Amino acid sequence: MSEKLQRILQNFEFDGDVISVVENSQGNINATYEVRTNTGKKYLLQKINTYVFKEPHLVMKNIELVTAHIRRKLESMQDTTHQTLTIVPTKGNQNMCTYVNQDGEKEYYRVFLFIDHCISFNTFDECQDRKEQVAFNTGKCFGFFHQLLSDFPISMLSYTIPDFHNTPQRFGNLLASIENNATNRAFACSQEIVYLISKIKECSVIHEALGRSIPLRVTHNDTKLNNVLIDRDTLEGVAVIDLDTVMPGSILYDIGDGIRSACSNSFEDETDLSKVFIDVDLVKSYLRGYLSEMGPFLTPDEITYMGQSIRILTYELTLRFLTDYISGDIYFKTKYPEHNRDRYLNQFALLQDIEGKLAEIDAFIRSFMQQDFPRERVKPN
Ligand code: GN1
Ligand code: MG
Repeated sequence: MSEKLQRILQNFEFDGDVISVVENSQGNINATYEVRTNTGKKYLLQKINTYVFKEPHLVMKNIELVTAHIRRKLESMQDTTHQTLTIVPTKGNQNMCTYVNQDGEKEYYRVFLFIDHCISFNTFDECQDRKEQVAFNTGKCFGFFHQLLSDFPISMLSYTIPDFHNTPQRFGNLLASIENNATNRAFACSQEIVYLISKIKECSVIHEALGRSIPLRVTHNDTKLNNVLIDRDTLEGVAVIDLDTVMPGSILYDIGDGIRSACSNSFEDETDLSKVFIDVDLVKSYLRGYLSEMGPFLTPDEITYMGQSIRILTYELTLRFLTDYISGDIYFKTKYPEHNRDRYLNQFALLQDIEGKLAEIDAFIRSFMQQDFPRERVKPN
């Protein structure tokens, strides 16, 4: 372990002495390390990416508030299946520590308890013959998360990344990157750019209805499949993790992003595009799970735009990867020079596949809602 990591870890109160620190390279934003101690305890140490999160203390405040709320609710329900993140405070009882690096810049580190006995997946293919079950349980776990937070006082949350899912603004960022063309990469992307320009109006519908017919609720905003922990034995959803982007938003962003990421059944940087498509059976299982928790609480427009949300979030991520590619790979961590190119082409292929299947997905949502929730829906408290 480096001397720097040792000094950072010294700030935290662990059970036992640290015996190993191993980097986990999964996330696209923060640096994450798995820490073990000689008493067998496991923790996660994370360096908060301050290019992405400009105000780390607001991120931590949001997490503190939301996890306390979830924990209280789980206790009052005597729920022993679900868990939430637990922040390990510093010796000075702070929710993170700062470290001044050799360039005089502040770095921010935090520690969470490691949630044991769970697995997370990057694609449902990893679940083999149980993928329908895991798709249902994943949707259900995010639905339960929304339900637990439905009575959280939304005004207490900060917007840690303002306009995170603002589709027209993401589109504006793409146009600005093309204009700058910092890396001379824009021309080679013309075909996809033209297509994306032609779809911006249709893909702005959720943004335009947000705060009106689509209510602002407490949402996760980064519902990738690997952000839900699944019990190793029962395959039930245990915890929704990676709470950095919990903010007021639309549940449609969470549903769309969750299904985009989970039901495409391939990695986001898969370059064999024949493997990149949305699996409608998995979408149905995921939605059945989600709606089993949240079905009675949805507004008519949340139901109307649910299918569209899958397309819109895929459109948005195509914009984001493409913008980052053209800008010179500033935002997302990349593992090789053309990584963001592979990612945007992957999401672009997925977008086109989803567009061809939307009618079937919409028909499923309509008939499922009519059959299972024909009564008047209730407003969340
Ligand atoms: C980032 O950190 P990670 O990998 O969970 C990103 C998401 C993207 C995702 C795409 C704060 O999530 O919005 O959908 O990459 N998080 C942030 O893989 O920008
Ligand atoms: Mg994240």
